[in-house]
Amino acid sequence: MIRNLLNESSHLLLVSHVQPDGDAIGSLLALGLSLQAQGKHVTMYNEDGTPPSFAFLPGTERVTEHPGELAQYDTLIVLDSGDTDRMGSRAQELMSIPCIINIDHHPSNTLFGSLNMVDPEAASTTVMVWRLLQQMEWHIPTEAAWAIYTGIFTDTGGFRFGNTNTEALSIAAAMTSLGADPETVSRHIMGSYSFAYIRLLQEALSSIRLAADGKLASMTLTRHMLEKTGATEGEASGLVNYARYIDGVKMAALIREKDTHTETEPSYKISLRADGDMDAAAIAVAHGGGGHRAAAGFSTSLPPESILKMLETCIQTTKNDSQRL
Ligand SMILES: [Mn+2]
Repeated sequence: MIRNLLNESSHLLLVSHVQPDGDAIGSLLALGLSLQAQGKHVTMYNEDGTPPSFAFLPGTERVTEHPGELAQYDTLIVLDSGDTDRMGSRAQELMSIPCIINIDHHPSNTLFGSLNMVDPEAASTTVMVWRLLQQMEWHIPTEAAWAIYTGIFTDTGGFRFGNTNTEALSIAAAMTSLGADPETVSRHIMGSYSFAYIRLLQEALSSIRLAADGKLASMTLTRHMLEKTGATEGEASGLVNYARYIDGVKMAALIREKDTHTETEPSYKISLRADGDMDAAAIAVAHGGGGHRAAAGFSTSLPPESILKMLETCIQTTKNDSQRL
């Protein structure tokens, strides 16, 4: 099915989610460059473009923030996006492209494609792209190997999170033999921060509060902190991990105040990180968001105190459940 679709398509638009992470940029490049190597007419589109920390990846100069005339495309491939709104402001128009292939690993994926390749067991979307390239029996260009490796590296938190499995590690190893360099990737992604980011981190760390007997850590990010430090929204996205690093914390929440000048209601974006028994995706989905078991998010107009109360209750309920076992 997918073989035929890809073989028959000639003009493809590839898109990944807004505020892209390494897997969003990685899957876009990995599949886009491989399709180009097969002689296809490919546009690699991301509404927010390539964040500076991923600009070292070969091929990012071909990622565009503008898809051009949509009527030229016969196929849309949506990557690393649990729902259509993740494509950004032009999502609805994009859905008018005749054939839509949905490639993703979010358990909350809404299966919006004409063809859905969704596997929550995959460590990253680039793992799924790698599987697809194997299935197509296509050669993997060196530039694509860098991108596949980077998607695995970022989505597994540098091979540390619970999704770090045999498949992810073997593919990462195979990508290094194709030319991806682990040291270069980690240096650009984990060892290269702007001073503005470090100042924002300082502010965010001071905002950490513990609740629920030390099982819940919350971090607050105000508009004022962003303006004061000059850090960008993109730089703020991984901050919540620091709250999760605290000993004994089962759930970490970053409460980010939205920009009321450019964003409409709801007024807060909540990023969750869960450990062990907790399911961040279940909480996020119940509030209209999505994500993975260990990392998820949603937007809300509820005041921060109510959000924290709700999270405390979730932690309490989970504890009671495990006591019953
Ligand atoms: Mn991903």
